[in-house]
Amino acid sequence: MVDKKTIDPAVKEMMEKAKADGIITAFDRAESTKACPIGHVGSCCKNCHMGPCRLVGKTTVGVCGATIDTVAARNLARAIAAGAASHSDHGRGMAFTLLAAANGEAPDYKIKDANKLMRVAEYLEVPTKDRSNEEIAADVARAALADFGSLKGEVSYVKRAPEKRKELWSKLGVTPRGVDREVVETMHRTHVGNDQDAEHIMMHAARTSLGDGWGGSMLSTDISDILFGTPSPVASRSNFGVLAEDEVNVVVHGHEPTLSELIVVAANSPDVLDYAKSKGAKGINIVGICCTANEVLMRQGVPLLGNFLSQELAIATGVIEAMVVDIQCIMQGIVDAAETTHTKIITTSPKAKITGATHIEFHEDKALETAKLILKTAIDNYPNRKNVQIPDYTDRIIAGFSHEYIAYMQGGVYRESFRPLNDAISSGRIRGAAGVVGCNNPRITHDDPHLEVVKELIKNDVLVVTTGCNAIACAKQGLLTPEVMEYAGAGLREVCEAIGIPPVLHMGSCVDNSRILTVLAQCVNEGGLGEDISDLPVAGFAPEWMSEKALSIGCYFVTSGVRTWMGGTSPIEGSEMLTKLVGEDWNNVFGATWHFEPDWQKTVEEALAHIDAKRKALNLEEYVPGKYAKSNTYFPADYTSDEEFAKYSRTRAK
Ligand code: CUV
Ligand code: SF4
Repeated sequence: MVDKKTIDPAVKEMMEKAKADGIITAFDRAESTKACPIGHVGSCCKNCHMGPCRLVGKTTVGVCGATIDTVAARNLARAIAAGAASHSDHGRGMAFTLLAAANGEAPDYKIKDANKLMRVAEYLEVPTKDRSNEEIAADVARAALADFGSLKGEVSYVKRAPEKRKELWSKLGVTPRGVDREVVETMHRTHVGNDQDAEHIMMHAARTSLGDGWGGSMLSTDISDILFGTPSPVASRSNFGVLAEDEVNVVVHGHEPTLSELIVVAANSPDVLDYAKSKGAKGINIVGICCTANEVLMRQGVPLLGNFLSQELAIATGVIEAMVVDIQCIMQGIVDAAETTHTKIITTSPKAKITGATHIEFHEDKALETAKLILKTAIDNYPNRKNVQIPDYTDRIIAGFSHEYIAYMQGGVYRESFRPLNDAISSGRIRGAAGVVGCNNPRITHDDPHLEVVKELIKNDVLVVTTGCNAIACAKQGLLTPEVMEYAGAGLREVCEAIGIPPVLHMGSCVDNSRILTVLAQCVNEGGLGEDISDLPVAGFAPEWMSEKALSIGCYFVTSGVRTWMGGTSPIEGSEMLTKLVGEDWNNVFGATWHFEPDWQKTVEEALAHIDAKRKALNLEEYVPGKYAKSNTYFPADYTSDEEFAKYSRTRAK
């Protein structure tokens, strides 16, 4: 049991209201439902009906003879395959939407970013000369769809990786052929009686995860940008205070931008607004949870209500007319929570229904019509509110840092490059960079390691890029504003001020972790920091992960060359061999290792030592803390003290 459930005051306030109102949340269920200690560490196999076999105590093999190492590796590989499948199937959906838009079968969608379309066409070798955007887009969509189903060769975007990395993958035989093929092969290999060598199983898990990172996810990001625009900096707000007392509140939750983008459009249309007014509301307020929120924040500035663990508590406010969900990370518990209030849970994806929810199925050909129908349902619900309470906490944020924008801000349209960042790293102004990403998990104090890791990194001159629920945690506690500079190390601060960026960059949703891969490849290609991603002084973190998708991301970070730390307990603790394989031996295979470590402080210490070792190997200037301080006495403010942080953060009652 965790001593402290959350560090977010708004979440704490809502937990009390939920309790008073009889709403059960994941925080409660995490106490009443203990994790199975055998499965939790990867030691339970249920891959056939001779089992499940629990490999504990004197039982060292399953009925079939499978060892703990085989069992743990199969479990991890299957989780990675499920994660890769989820991201990639989302990406495939985006490709189908683009195809429908290009063919005129989805009249509410346009090609919003023609520049991006041209760039993607080039990657996918689609001819562009003398062709209309629609013709190009249709071929881009077809080429993307082919990448999901291809059986031979390699997924197209592998070519975006640095030369040396591509050679390594090819030598190891882990270059992904087609996204679907790798997922299917993982399922095949892990069926009873197949691949029973942990190391061999994990090589295929690596291949599968690379199909996600450099395949499904990267395609998803690119196609979303073509359809909805490549993000550039946008200001918005976050936390429960973004809910409006006198407007119809609609929460978009899940992962896809397709419907939510149109809900934003519909909410601004005069007929819908008039209808809202006719029911006594002043307007329509769209806010988001999880990665759908990140998608519409990055491009439309839609405010963030909260991350994964806020979904049931959001309902407890009593002011949400509709929670519109699509796919992934949606707790079935929201339906029960909604029973106690007037909130309507609306499922929209043909892939995801929830018993007891209202299903309004979404199809691209009638997108705006569906969005309006959903909003009308929400508006009709406005007069039914009772027992209302909105925690008065809100913070300002700047988001929208696509890899394109990061290149642009370093030199403008004609001279965009990664030179300034690479130089800043070489000179030791910036010590290194880190991607901090991933979920919440009620078995870990909500948002605490997320924020501590980020604060500690920027204090130590490490530039942070963030996505997913970490980005939302940062947003809610004031870490996504330029003012947070005060807490960054002097060198990092100087560079950020010169380029005009905050030290923590929100790069988007979980599929947008592919943007981080692109940035890493660009840093390598710019020159001066080695020849491979594994040469860079960088690190990956997922301090509060819980989903299979997070394991897929962790795996493709590592197999792309980024040493990565996942928080919480280890899903492979049961196998010493597997823990050593990914945590030590993989350094000689992929040039990076994968760690599961509950102590966030230890992860940051290890990561800083790792960054310094990489700097040394590259013969870069030695990093000296405070070297670039304007006065000798300058040290970043002590972020670790709660009082100091509270002084800065605006997340407090107004
Ligand atoms: Ni896909 S996967 S809880 S919303 S980051 Fe958030 Fe991001 Fe994990 Fe889900
Ligand atoms: Fe047990 Fe082997 Fe069947 Fe797994 S595959 S449940 S270890 S018999």
